[in-house]
Amino acid sequence: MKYEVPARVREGAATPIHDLDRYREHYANAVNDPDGFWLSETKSRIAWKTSPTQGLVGGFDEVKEGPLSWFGDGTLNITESCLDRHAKSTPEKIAILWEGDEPGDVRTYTYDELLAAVSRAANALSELGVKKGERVIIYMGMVPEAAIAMLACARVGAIHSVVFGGFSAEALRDRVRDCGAELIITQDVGRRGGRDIPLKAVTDEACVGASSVKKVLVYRRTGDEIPWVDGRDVWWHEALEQSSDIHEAVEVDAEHPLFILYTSGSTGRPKGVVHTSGGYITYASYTHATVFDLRPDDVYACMADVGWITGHSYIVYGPLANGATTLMFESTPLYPDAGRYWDMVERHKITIFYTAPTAIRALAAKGDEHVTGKDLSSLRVLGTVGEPINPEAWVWYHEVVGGGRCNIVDTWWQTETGGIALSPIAPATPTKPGSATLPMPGIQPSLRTPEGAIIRGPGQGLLCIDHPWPGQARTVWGDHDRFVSTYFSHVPGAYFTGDGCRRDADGYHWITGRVDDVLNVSGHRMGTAEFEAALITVEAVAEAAIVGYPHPIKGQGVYAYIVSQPGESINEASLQAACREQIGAHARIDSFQVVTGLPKTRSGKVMRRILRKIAEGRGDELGDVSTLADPSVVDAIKDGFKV
Ligand code: 7RM
Repeated sequence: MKYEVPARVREGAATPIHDLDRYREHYANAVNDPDGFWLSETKSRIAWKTSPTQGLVGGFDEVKEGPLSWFGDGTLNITESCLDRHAKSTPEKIAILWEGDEPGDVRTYTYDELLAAVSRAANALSELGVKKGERVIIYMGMVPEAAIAMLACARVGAIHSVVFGGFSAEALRDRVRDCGAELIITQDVGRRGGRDIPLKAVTDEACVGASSVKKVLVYRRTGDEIPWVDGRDVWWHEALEQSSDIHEAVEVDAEHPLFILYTSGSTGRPKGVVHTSGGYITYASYTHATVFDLRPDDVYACMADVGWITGHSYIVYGPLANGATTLMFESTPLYPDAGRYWDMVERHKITIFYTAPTAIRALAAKGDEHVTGKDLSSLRVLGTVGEPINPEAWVWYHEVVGGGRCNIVDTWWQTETGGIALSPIAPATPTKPGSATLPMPGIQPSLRTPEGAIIRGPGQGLLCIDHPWPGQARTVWGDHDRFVSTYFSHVPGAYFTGDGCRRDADGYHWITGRVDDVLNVSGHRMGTAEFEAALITVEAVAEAAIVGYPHPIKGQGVYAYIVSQPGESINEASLQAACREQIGAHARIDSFQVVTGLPKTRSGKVMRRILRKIAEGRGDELGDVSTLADPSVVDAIKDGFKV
């Protein structure tokens, strides 16, 4: 089933890619002359201090020797692209439109006001001793000050690392230590779905044993009483009040790191993915303008959290670089009821709306009546991101939310890609429910066999990307070898995404999910090894193995196989508490089973393939288990399976 682009999405397009012929033209240009293509994009989009003459230097074949670079001889400060020039040309335009936890609690920052606030914050950071290249952890909820903090770091050339406000003190401490942050920016208390999140208290706990931290800057959100460490803690409002609203942006090289974002992989230790300044901002700006076909009067709303890459690229950096009005939302789709999103669309006349499949499924399950009473006629483009979307949810989004008048952009990308890599382009690409369709110009995907051979035409395999693009991650913080071995050792000369993918006869891409030990639960990326490391800290647990299984709302659920210590019994609360304390509130086990042993090879490797099949309820399709050290454990696990 193919959906043509509705006329009102096609007409009046702002992107030059307004039909498929134009797409093919741009795509071919980017393949034939990547340097020319991206140099021209960056010069027209980004305010450089020294305009670059170089495009790509280095490549996937040489990534072992060191990070590749884009626009390497250019210098800039990305906040001048996001703020100063818009403050000059459209000072009164709303840059950040914030809606708080309580419906109708709205605050706005015009571009003029945002530049002033970021300048004050940048001066405050300098006053606190933050210098170019130093790391700053941002541990906040969805308040405008989180974006202001990110931009203020960028303004002084500091490297921010935003840690999602759901992470625990342990997880926060690990990240502080890994990057050696001297400053943490947090807030007193977060608000979400009518609940309090004790961000400052968790920060205090994380600082115990994180000796690099010298200062904690605290934004006052709720005014609740909080613990205070004299000499270390500083109020955000006091620091900003004392600072000038004029700040000269610090000039940095194109490849100067803009931020580190920790993301889960197949080991227990999250990786600090490093993004740089010039290439990242170019790619975020290009993809945001092109995929959504951003128009001057759009009200653009992305429901992600700034703690994830989607919040970085498509709430803060892409939209602000493009001079857009970007909505920041503090609450959840279900608070106070399942009509919250659509209530906001009606009140703010949102034209572009971007959310995750898990939210769409949860809302569809609550019934159409939460949607149909609202005036959603402002909507033109609907986006999804974070996980595969099932065709039923896609059709519900298209018909019930979009009224058949919008195009849906199913955007596939990763923390590592920096921006959207596979996606429809709103005015140009006919869509198929569940397909991320075609590669963005500059992205050269390939499907591979496990041996790395290229699969041509329709087929299914491992998704790789064969040529560098400006927005890609350059390295893993402090561990370039890990960057090389994680992404460039499976298929020599290509970036391995960790996803499986099918390509149909139209060249459309259908992501089949992760092929490694990474879970995607409600669009949150988590490693099975992180869960396992948390679970074995529980005294009664001898061994633990985690797999994902299909979940109707969350996409994937977390299934835990637990082997207890001899004579011990397992209680669920202790398992949940361990995950919550070591990872965070978003890390919950959906189902667990106590087993007598795990299926292992003779060399002691747990065979997850078998555990996955059983958790999926397909225990009778296991195939050959003869390589197991003890095949009888499999029958015992199958007998105990209860979902
Ligand atoms: C943006 C983000 C990345 C993983 C990725 C995929 C999955 C993301 C889609 C998707 C199917 C999509 N970054 N994923 N988008 N799967 N269709 N449109 O989510 O680093 O947190 O996760 O998410 O498996 O590898 S992430």
